[in-house]
Amino acid sequence: MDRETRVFAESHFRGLEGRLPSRVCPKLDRVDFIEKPDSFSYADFFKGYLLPNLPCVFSSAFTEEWGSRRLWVTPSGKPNFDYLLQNYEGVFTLPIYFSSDWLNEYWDALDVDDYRFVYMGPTGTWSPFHADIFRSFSWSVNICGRKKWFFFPPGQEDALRDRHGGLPYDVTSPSLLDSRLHPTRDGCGPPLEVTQEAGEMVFVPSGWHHQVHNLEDTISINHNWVNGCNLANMWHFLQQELRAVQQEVIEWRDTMPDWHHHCQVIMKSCSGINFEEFYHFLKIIAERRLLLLAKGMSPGQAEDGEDTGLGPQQAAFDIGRIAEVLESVVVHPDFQRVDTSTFSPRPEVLLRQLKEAVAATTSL
Ligand SMILES: O=C(O)CCC(=O)C(=O)O
Repeated sequence: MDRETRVFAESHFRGLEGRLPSRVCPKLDRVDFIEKPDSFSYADFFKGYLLPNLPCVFSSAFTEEWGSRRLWVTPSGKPNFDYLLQNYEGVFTLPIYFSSDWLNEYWDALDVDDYRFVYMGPTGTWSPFHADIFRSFSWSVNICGRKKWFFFPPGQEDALRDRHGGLPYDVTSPSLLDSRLHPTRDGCGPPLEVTQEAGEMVFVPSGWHHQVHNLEDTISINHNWVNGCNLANMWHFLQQELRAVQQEVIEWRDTMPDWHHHCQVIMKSCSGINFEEFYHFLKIIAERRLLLLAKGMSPGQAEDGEDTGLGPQQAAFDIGRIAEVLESVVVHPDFQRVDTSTFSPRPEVLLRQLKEAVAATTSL
């Protein structure tokens, strides 16, 4: 990241004045298609799509060199199952645009999990209407096959709810036209539609509900990811998740002594993360960025990582975003109920370190 992009990003977040990044979205009538890798920089993507949280599609030229596009596909463009049964390797190169990926950085540091997927879907199958876990971003490349995407900007999904408040499973179902079942349906505009061809790469912004149909036998490589641009959305999502758990088990609140702790346990088993782990996630990323700045290194050069080349400006931006979200975490009543006595550093100490770093990096 260059300095100008960082200044631009910081002023973008100041302009939001605490509003959720995913809820500030201009009206779109089409999804941009990015044709040429040579003339499209990380800063172009960051300022044009990541920060304003808008979808886009990258042409197949961006993935031309990927081994999977040759090895996983037969000459007629079908999945090469004979090859895949023998070999199953990660033959792709992470595009620079998606390299600020804290979710996978965190899980890689713990060495227990990740949010990288390969989907295989025969013609006619589809993924139901949903927004991605944690309000993460996702990217998706068709190694072979074609998909049709239906996108709804954040908030539009509310108009699609049925009279019980439930979200539809299938937004193409004729039952959505029944105003007795979906009384607010008219308040939702048409979806943005994208047909993704083999080799093309779709960027799914944070909190955008979508439904995806396999028009042909398709293999795709997908990642979910979170970074400074959608961290506040993730924190908002986790607060909603906790409230939903609390609502489910409210009848035991007054009789169960450690009810709040149990809510966190349930939340972790349902969502994969609770408030304690969210703090741990922030801490791991924050400490890596503080270390990098202290050493004057770029994020990607940290001990074990590949060089993402995003540099100290990105690290400074990341620290600012973590500080802002952590400030909200430490005052949350349910976080204050978490036993942080064994946390190292204590959340308030980490917040102070981050604020000091933010002040020190203003002139970077
Ligand atoms: O390709 C699919 O079927 C689902 C992909 C998806 O939902 C995503 O990448 O966010």
